[in-house]
This record gives sequence, structure tokens and C-alpha cells, in this order.
Amino acid sequence: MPSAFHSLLLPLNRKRKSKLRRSRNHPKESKPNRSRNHLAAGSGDPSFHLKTSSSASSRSNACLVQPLGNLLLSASPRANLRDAGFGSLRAIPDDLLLDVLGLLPARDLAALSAASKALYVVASHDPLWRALVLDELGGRFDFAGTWRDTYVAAVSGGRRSRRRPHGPEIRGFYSDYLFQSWLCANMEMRHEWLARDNIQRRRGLTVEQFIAEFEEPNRPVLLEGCIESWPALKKWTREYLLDESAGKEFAVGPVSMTLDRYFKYSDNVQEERPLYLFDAKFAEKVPEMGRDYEVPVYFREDLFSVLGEERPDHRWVIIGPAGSGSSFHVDPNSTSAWNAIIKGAKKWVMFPPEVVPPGVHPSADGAEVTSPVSIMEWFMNFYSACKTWEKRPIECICRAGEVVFVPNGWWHLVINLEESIAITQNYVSRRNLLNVLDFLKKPNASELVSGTKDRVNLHDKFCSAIEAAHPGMVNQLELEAEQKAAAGKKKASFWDSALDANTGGFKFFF
Ligand SMILES: O=C(O)CCC(=O)C(=O)O
Repeated sequence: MPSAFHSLLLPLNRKRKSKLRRSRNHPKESKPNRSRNHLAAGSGDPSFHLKTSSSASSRSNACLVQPLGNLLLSASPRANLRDAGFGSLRAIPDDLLLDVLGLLPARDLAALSAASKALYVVASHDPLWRALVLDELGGRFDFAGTWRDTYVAAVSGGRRSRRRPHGPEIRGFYSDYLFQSWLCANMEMRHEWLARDNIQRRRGLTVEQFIAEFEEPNRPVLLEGCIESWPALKKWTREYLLDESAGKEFAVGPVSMTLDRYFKYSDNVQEERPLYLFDAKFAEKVPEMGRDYEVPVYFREDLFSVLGEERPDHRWVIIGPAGSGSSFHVDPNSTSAWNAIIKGAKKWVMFPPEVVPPGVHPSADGAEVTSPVSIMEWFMNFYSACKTWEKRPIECICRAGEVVFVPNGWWHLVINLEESIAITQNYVSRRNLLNVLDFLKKPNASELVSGTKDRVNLHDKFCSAIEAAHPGMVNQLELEAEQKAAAGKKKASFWDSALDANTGGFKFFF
């Protein structure tokens, strides 16, 4: 375990590409706690704290590597175990090597790890085993503390070797890539990432006030006291959810799992991007869960409902351990959303539509986004950049009983600070109907539209169904929009706000 690394850890920018479509405490702010693992950091920067956990995972996920900069401090600064042990593979950067190892079946990966200590380090990289488990077992696994142990237990029919194999003792393996991955899985959120809370918090708003102050101007708000009557707030204990959902599977990342298996995983995992339970059909599978909440009064106009069975997915139950969450994205189909917490706490960071968050790069056609590999990595590498931005993000910590309104087009990132359970719904009201229709008729709608099978025809189907259910509504809204535009009250478009008024040149916020 390195005792000093931060000043020697180059900020790596590991990226991943995903579809832009929904891929979809009081914070237990740790006062500096001497008994914690405490890794000294660099200039002006207090320190990183490692999570303390008694889980099997944290015991067996000990860090085998050190950041490359630490090599300079070692007694023999040229001896990186990585180089000697990789042989001719040493010229390959770690990310590429891991990509290649990701193509191997488990047996080859295991064989490779016996070839040298250095290969043991890379072949033990747990995300490689996670991919194997999910590919081969889907959601039918019993998490055993690490993904490698999970795989081994599954293929050996659940029999555990009585001699628990210990890996070799590893000293002197330096790799920024592997270290950063480990660090992002094991460090706590820093106090300064949690401290800023600048969202408007409102209690007792009337619907008219909500529309005038937040929905119409497309601004976020945290609503207090509007879900107090939800049975879910009292009823949704683990026991209740496990009983009600017995035998039913929920969507968890790329697989489906029963809730008891998911909790066994989420209780014992410490990884960079924990699997997140995000299920759009929960109320159909477990009708009692659907009856345990109701749509808050502000969001009752739900124009997509005119599509009946053909409406895009619109509601989800979300469950995840501390550290799980949603990396930066914009909500699907240009809808707005609300997100209500039943248990736990979530940190939110939101940017308005015209400000792409630092470190996030949407493709020109808007179908894909490249962003840091994990939420923790975004905080480590990009959060501080926001401080100097002209348009700083809206931030908050939302706790049980509270609801965040996410206006359409806003970029948002969410990380669970403790185990959390939430309900979210996306909706279209008349304030947003024209935006949604514009979105659905984009030329690459087949790439952009999500949550439904017939992406290309959704626009026409929606237009017809709206006209049938609300004759004249679209025309009326278009007329009002024209009048507003003519009166100069039109909301600034992306290009209006991106163009510098004085020079006509582009304005960059980062
Ligand atoms: O992880 C969460 O609770 C946020 C979910 C979210 O951002 C979304 O549903 O768009």
C-alpha cells in the first residue's frame, strides 16, 4: 500500500463511449478520521480517504499496484515488476492489454496469471472477471466478494476450496491505469465534492407556481414534502421488497437478477462502477410496488400516455449501493423527469442544456457520448474545473422523502452516497411537447429515440394520438411559441448562448 501517491499520480483520463440515450447523507461526510486509511495528497489538497468496509470484497481487493510516479521513490527506480514480468508484452499500454485479455476465456486468463507475477496482476483485474461472469452466467450468480471468486465458485458448482488460494506477494508493480481503477473503487467521496448545495429547495409550491417558476423556464428544483403520503416510504424495507418480488427478476445493467441475488452483490461489492438496478417494468412485475407510490401533483400531465402500450418506457425503480449512480447524460426523448428518493441519499450535479459538462464529449449527431470511465473519475479529474466556469452547475444532495425535478435537456450526474432506492418518471407536459416532437422527428431518430421499438414512426404516431386526444393542442402551442418568439421572449437557443454577443465567435465555458 503506498503511503504517498497523489502528487505522483498523473491524472489519467480514462474514457468510455456510450449511447447518449438513457443507458442509462447528511452525506456520511467523513471528518478526517485518523483510524482510516489515510493517503497523503499533493499541494493544497487535504487527502483521499479510503472506504472502510468489512466486506469480503474489500479484504480481497487489496491494491496490488502503485502509481507510476512512486517508482521514482523506490530503491531501484528502474525496476518495475511490470516490465520484467510482461516480457515482450511490456510495450503494450495497460488499457490495450486489458482489452486484449478481455477477449480470453476464463481458462486462458487463469493460465496467464500463473505465468509471472506481473501477468498475475493484470489477469486478476476484477473487471475482466466481471465481464466473464455476466457473459456466461447472466444474473444467475451468487456474488462471492470478488468477481474472480464468483466465477470460480460458479464453475466449481459452488464448492469452495478448503484451502483458500492466496495470490503471490506482489511488490514493485507500477501502473497508473490499474492504480486509478483501484483508487476509484476504493476512495470515499471528498468533502469538497459534496459541500456545494445551490439548488432551490421548495416546500408547499402550488402547481401554478411550479409551472411558472420551474417548468416553464426549464430550471431544476428540489421539492420537499410532496411525497409524504407514499406508502413506499414506510413499507419498502428489504424484507418487504424481497417478499413481494420473490422469484421476479429485475434489470441490472446488462443482465436480469432477483432482488436477493442483487442485495447479496450490492452488500459485498466495492468496485468502480457497481451494477445498478434500473427497471422499467417493476410495476408490471410487482403490482404492489406500483401501488405504493403516486405521481406527485406537479407532474400529472403525462401526454405520452395517449400512446397507450406504445409509449416509450417512462418509469423506473432504481436501487444501488453507495458509489453506484448515473454518469452524465441527458434524459431520453427530450423529456423532463422527476426523481424521488425513498431510501438513501444522492448527490446531483446538473448543467443546463447549452453547457456540456467538462470531460464529456457528445458526438456531432448526438447519438453517443464519450465521458470518463466512472463517476468517481469525473469527480477526481473534472469537478474542480467547474469552479472557474461562468456557468457553474446546480448541485445538491437529495435525501429520502425529497424529489428532484430534472428539466428537459439538462445534463446530470448522480451518485448514491449510501444504499438508495428511488422512483423516477419521465414525462411530457404541454410545456415541453413541442421540444419532444422536434426531437422525435430528427433525421437520425432511429439512433436517438429510446425506450420503444418503433423509433422511426414514433413522431407520427404521437402526433396523431395527441390530435385525437387533445384536438388543436399542437397548433395552439405552436401559435403561442411564435407569439412568444416574436415578443422576444423566446428561450435562448444553444447557438444564441454559445455565440459571444460582442465578437460573434464561440464562447467556451471550459
Ligand atoms: O441514478 C439516479 O438516481 C439518477 C437517474 C437518472 O439520472 C435518470 O433516470 O435519468
